[in-house]
Amino acid sequence: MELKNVKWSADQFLAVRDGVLKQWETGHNLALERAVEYQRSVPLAKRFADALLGAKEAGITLAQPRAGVATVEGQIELLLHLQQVGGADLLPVTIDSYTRQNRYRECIVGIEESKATGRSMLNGFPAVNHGVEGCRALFEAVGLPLQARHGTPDARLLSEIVLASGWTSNEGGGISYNIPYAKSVSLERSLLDWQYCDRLVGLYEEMGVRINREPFGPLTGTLVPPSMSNAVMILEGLLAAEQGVKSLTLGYGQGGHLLQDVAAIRVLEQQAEEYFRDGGYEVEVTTVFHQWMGGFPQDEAQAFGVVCLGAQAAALAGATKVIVKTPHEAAGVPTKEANAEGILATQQTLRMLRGQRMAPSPALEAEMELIRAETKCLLDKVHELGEGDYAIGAVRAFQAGVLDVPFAPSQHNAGKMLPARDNSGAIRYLEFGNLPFTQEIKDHNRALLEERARFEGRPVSFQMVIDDIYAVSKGTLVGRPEKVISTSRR
Ligand code: 8ZB
Repeated sequence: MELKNVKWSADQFLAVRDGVLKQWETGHNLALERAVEYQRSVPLAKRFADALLGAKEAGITLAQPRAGVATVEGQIELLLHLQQVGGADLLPVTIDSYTRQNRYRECIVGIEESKATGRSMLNGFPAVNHGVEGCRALFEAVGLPLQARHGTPDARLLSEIVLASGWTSNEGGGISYNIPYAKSVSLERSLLDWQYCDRLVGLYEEMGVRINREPFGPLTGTLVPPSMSNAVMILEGLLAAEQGVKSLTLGYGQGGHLLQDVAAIRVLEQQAEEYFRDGGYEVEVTTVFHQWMGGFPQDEAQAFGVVCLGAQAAALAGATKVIVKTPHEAAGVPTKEANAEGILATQQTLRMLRGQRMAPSPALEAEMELIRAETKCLLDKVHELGEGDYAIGAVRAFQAGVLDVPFAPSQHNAGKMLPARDNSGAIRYLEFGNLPFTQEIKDHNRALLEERARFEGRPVSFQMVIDDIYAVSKGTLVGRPEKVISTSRR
């Protein structure tokens, strides 16, 4: 099939579906009608889209962890701990790396060894291997809405299985689950495969079942300028809406600069709603704020500082939900106890800030205006390159470096753009590569970096980028030269 941003007909979808279900034995005999019937029996309290809308209307921020282990029993124990001890509002099932690469055969050994040793030998839950039977058993054992969280360029079979199992949200997208996660998968391929996932949700919608979809906002999680991730979010939102998705949660990864983080989430929600309205799509838009996705401090007390700053930014921005980090982040996959601690620290912060928002100010307005203008430059050019088609435009934009994600492993990403922090810690563009910004926007970014250079007594250079990548793990936000840090301490 040729990629274009047009809703797949039911016949087109069903023609592809047979091959998808044959990819692994748990997909055989998966009847859509029975899957929809099971979804209809899911109680309101376990419906993701309803929980998000409720939070948005109440003006509160929900907390959700990440969590995944190899076995159904282990996953139930883990999620019940996060629900009961951690006080999570929403539950995840983080999928393992083999499943994300469709390597289901290699999951078998991992599952067996995990059963034999009593500890997880996979870094997540292999939902395709467990099939509808295992995934429903998990769903029925917990008391909160369940979402698949992964990083899968081709998530078609995975999506079929988890939606047939009563899970009511699915994370991912054709750009956000390819460029940061894969080296050589083409964008045409991943965009088509995510059109399938979105069209599947569209079919559930046609049969009266609301399924939430969440593009992955943080991308590479490392110094991503807000306008770049917001542009990708709006783009993936538009593509999903075309396939019939009605409940969309757009994401953003904490940059660490409080005012810029608040600005980014606020303008993301506003600007997305404008694009969806102009596109003629009726969708429920909510937002998700990801606590710091970059390198973490090893020290657990310091890690809690990062977690709580993220919770604060999410609350002050008015994000609908926050994805929580843990004190074990620098070490790897957290224990269930450490995971619960991250949620407890987050919930304490959220409750103390309940009812508070960052007040409008000229500085906040200016930051929002800059992000909005940059995002519009990017999306206008995607539209132009695609001759009015956002799917074709997305492919051409990455080819041309018009969309460019920093530090991405994909060979389909130009990697010519470089970000760095300005003197107050906000993320700016240092190298523009082929980004289609106006001269005014380029000059403004440059001036802010020159201000930092003067303060630090060194030129704007790649060394700033490197220093910024490691700064948070070493205890600061801006990566200053050693002599600047020691003088400013005195
Ligand atoms: C792109 C997302 C990376 C984040 C966490 C990592 C990191 C990955 C699991 C997990 C709990 C898992 N993560 N796999 N957290 N359980 N199985 O996702 O630590 O924060």
